[in-house]
Amino acid sequence: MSMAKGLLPDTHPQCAGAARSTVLKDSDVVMLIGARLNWLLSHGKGKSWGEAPKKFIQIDIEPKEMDSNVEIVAPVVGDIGSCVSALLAGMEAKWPAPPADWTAAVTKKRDENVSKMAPRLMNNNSPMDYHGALGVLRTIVKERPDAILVNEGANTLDLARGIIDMYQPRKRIDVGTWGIMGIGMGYSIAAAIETGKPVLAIEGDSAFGFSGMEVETICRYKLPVCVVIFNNDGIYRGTDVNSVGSDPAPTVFVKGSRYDKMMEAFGGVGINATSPDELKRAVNAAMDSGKPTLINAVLDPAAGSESGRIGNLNPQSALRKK
Ligand SMILES: Cc1ncc(C[n+]2csc(CCOP(=O)(O)OP(=O)(O)O)c2C)c(N)n1
Ligand SMILES: [Mg+2]
Repeated sequence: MSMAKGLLPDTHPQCAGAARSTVLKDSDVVMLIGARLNWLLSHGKGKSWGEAPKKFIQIDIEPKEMDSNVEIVAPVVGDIGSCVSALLAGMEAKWPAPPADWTAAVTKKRDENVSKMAPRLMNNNSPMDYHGALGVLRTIVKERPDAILVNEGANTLDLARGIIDMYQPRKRIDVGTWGIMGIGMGYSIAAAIETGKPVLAIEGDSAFGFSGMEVETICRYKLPVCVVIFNNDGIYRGTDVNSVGSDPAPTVFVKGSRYDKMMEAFGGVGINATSPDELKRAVNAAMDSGKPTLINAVLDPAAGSESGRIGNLNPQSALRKK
């Protein structure tokens, strides 16, 4: 799950993050640790869990979580540390290795997915698309595995979560289970103060707007926070048009906004980056200097899509359907 990324490095041979859909679909036994069968895991049923019958084992501190959506064949109620220690003690050294054909199938899928993605992450398009911008940030995080990564937005969150590998535990903090926009600046400030490490905050422009004024706090305390705003002129996309009037669509913002000027207003470093190369230079400089920095990353307004393509859930007019 999102904030657990790095507990097992994404590059570890046994990490199946990049083959997520395959393992959800084809697994026969699933053990949930620190994860609940809520909407983030499609409530444990439906297409993403495939046809293969599953047995769920769940470790959770809250007994009411057991069987809340599907049957949990082995509920283990308690805190993760003591439950996992007890299970390990019970397994001793006698536990057989998983079947090699299964682990090989997972590895194959993972490698295929990673190599399919690779060329997209190397594009140097200007204006940027999500993959070009995230390809750069992915390398920067790889080179600084102990930096804190903060992440919020829609496309900006979903794509960054998938693309940016994590290497150490507790380095990634994001919107969490309820997807709450507005947490990024507060998290960044707290993380910088608590850890003393540089913080990279990857923010959708809408997400940033919820508490963007905190850039003043970042400057006041001279915190080592580099905010990168994925500025696509709006929520999901900046190209939407209002279907009922002449006002702008509710999902679009002022075109070509310069969020970097906000940072300059408080004495921080503001940079307008229009290509992956510019973005790379600016973020590297910020992470090395530790100076409060905000980079306005100019993204193609047409690059994103509606989050989860949820438009099909909108209420339909019964009259129109006839
Ligand atoms: C407090 C709160 N209000 C509203 C939402 C609904 N919401 C989900 S994502 C999002 C913003 C997405 O736009 P942006 O951050 O610009 O990301 P993009 O997809 O454009 O990269 C909003 C408003 C939410 N999740 N939380
Ligand atoms: Mg946006």
